[in-house]
Amino acid sequence: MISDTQEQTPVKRSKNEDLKVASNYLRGTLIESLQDPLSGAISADDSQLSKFHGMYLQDDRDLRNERRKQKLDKAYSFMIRVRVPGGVATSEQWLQMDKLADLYANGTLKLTTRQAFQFHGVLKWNLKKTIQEINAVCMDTIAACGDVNRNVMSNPNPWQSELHEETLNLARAISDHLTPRTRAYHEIWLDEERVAGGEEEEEPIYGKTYLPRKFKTVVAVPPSNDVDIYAHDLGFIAIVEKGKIVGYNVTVGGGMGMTHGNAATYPRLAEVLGFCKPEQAVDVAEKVVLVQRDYGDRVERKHARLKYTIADRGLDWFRDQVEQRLGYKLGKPRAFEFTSTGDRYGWVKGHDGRWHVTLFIQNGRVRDTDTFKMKTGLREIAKVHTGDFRLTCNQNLIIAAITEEQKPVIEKLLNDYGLSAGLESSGLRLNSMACVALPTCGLALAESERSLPDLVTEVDTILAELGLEKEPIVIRMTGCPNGCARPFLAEIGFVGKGPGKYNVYLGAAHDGSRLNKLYKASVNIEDVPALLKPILARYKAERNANEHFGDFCVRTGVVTPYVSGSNYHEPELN
Ligand code: SRM
Ligand code: SF4
Repeated sequence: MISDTQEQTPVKRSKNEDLKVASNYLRGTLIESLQDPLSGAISADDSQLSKFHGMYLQDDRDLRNERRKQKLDKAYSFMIRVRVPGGVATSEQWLQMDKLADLYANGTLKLTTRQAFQFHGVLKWNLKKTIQEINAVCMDTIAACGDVNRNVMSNPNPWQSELHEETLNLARAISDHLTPRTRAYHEIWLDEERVAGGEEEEEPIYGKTYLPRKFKTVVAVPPSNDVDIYAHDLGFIAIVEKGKIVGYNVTVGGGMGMTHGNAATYPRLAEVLGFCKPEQAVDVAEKVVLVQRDYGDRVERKHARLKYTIADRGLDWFRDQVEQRLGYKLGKPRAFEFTSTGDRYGWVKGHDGRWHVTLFIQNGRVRDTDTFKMKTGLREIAKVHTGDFRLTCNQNLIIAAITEEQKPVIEKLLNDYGLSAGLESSGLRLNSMACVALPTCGLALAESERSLPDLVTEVDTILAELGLEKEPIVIRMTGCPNGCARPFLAEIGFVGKGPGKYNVYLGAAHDGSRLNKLYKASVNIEDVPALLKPILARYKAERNANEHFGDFCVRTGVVTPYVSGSNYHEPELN
């Protein structure tokens, strides 16, 4: 289905479109909802709008049944997402996140798959205080969620440290340029006075209806595809010649989310649109957004991402629209090569003599347990660290820009608190990612963050027997097919179908350039090791030199390679 432009479809638009128009630039009745003392929730409409302000109404799903039996309301609380363009935070900001997690949230911090911080379990009464304290350290939550351009990711790149500043600056510039201009956030959360004529304010890029759906932008620096560029609406691939960035290949139209059993929805890989010079990149980002604003589907939200606009109308049509708005042509794409999607762990010395260490944070959850004081350890590091903290695109963390003098101090803290131990994990675990899922995610059909670590332990036993324990196999799990841990780009992917049941996908490319395919549907989690064991044994026996597991699965016909679009859905195999 091809939607008409924004102006031509006033009648059939989805409910969210009317809501955006009526919201007066995202104000809605949020102030009233927050002041209502009778409920820990907010109204359904305000809950849609609150996403643009960076928060989601949730309830503790572990408690749902019990509370229902006791005729109690759901245990409501909020998830808050803090935008961190390029993933770079200062020690002061880290310390503030650490403090707020204890003060207002559930005592943990979540490092997300898109270089952001998340708090879970914030009560309505504490929302405003939390947002104000986030802003006190020059961070915010505007547009962390909602139908707008979200947190812009870029490669945290300690390995080519001389390029980091430039790509970080680009991520920040795109992020700033595409941040909504409404003052609603400042009025509601920061008590800013409403300026006279506020009704007349404008969103020069978005207009009153913002975008048809969420929009995600990333900046990649080959050979690392750590940002998973093919999973995003818009991407910039740095083209480096003689150690300098000479421009960017622009990618468009990627996305992961789909719905089980609905062939009109599917994950899609982004395609290369053309090449632009560094000084053109922000302009190109804006024009891509404008085309999606005008032509994205505003009738059917499940069909509203840029990937469907491009799949329906074609890449040439899209390029033409972008170029018309730019007033110049994009260049021919330049050659580039990605080799991997994951993070490179451990220590590396940067071009300026400062050190960076990439740590493994399982599923991005920063917490203390009785035996592992991870959160305390990172807090102690933040107290003395003069460089920065970099959130990776794979839920991990880099302590970056450590001076030569401070290196032994940081090293000692890492050892004292057991933070280096994770680096000794298996290749599978170091390449694992799970989305949040239960108990906070309202869309989860199955466990993810709480299940993947144990499953990895079981598969590791098989890999160790085969002598493959160091093999960097990318394994990812999500509790539903929305794809928050990008499972369709994993060499082994699990997607929740129902409690304890997962669709198992195999065969994505290690560099993130090929989607996987469904291998077996609705597998009980306890049957997974037995399902994988013979395939892993064949991999050990028959693999070519340096062949990655995903490539092996495709070459030997374990799965047929994915071709395109809606053929992602096959009749389920069992
Ligand atoms: Fe996501 C919705 C968590 C990255 C695709 N995602 C959600 C919500 C907000 C559930 C909801 O709508 O009620 C989840 C909150 C769970 C919780 O309790 O925290 C949620 N998504 C996450 C995070 C925290 C997963 C993680 O464990 O790290 C990631 C936060 C990223 C960030 O900092 O901004 C996260 N989500 C992603 C990604 C990965 C990416 O972008 O690289 C995807 C797939 C890429 C894509 O967008 O296509 C993703 N999330 C979705 C979708 C499906 C969108 C679609 O086009 O169909 C939904 C549902 C929706 O939008 O309706 C969703
Ligand atoms: Fe929730 Fe599904 Fe995203 Fe997991 S993939 S966090 S279950 S929406």
